Amino acid sequence: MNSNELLEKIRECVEFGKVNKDVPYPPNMKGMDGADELTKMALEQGVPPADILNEALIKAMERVGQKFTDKKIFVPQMLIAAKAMNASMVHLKPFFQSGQVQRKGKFIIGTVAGDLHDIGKNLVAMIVEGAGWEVVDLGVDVNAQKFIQTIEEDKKAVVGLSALLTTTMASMKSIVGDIKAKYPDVRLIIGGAPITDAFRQEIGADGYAADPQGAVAYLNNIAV
Ligand code: B1M
Repeated sequence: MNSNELLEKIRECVEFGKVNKDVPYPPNMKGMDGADELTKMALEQGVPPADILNEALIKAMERVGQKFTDKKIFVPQMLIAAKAMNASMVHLKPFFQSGQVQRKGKFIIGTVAGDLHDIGKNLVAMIVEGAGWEVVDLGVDVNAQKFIQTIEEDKKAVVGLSALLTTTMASMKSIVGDIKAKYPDVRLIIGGAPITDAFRQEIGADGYAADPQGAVAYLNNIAV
């Protein structure tokens, strides 16, 4: 396979969730190499890691995010696509760490204090990572102090807050207030089932996204 064919195959594996040769999913790709083997092969053949990221992974995750927004696929397909992306990322991580591949920026994300829901937050983190951002995932039940400590390490980072409970919307409001009081220039994007753009305006956050693709669109707009 030449470089373009390999990139196309990796893209296909990530889009349709083919993690490696051993997994039987998706049925029409059973027994075939997956994102794991093909990424390794591509690197061995000298395909630049940045091309694998930009031409295969980011394109695949854009399609996945769009299909999810259009309700053509659902949470399980998105999770399996993210798993395939992670199988590829394992091989690319050393190149990111060495600085050979530039990321678009850093995105710090967490579910706000008092809230333990993390499925949506994890999806946002995965799709944003797939879109070429370095993601620092602080997990669930994250208070203002933890967000602020992490921002201190990179003041240009964009911060994402997720909340699933109407009760923790109050927590989101106070965290946004605390972060903005300390770092007025840090950009904050919020999301989660009960969150709306009207609520964003009310609490003074910078962006609101209804889904992971919306978060990527917001972030990519900043990166331009
Ligand atoms: Co909970 N829970 N839960 N729960 N839970 C809800 C949210 C609830 C709506 C169920 C109901 O009553 N119908 C309800 C909230 C009601 C309300 O506040 N109005 C509820 C409740 C009440 C509770 C408990 C209080 C129950 C109890 O103990 N009495 C408790 C609270 C615990 C706590 O957090 N302190 C609780 C606990 C749990 C479990 C632990 C059992 C489990 C969470 C497991 C986990 O996350 N690891 C759970 C679950 C699974 C749910 C439901 C069923 C599913 C949530 C989910 O994962 N959705 C939920 C009911 C429902 O939604 N049907 C419910 C799928 C996920 C992909 O969607 O998270 O919305 P979502 O994320 C979306 C978007 O919102 C967006 O992108 C994602 C993908 O499109 N998005 C962002 C999310 N974050 C974003 C950030 C962004 C941008 C977009 O930028 C930064």
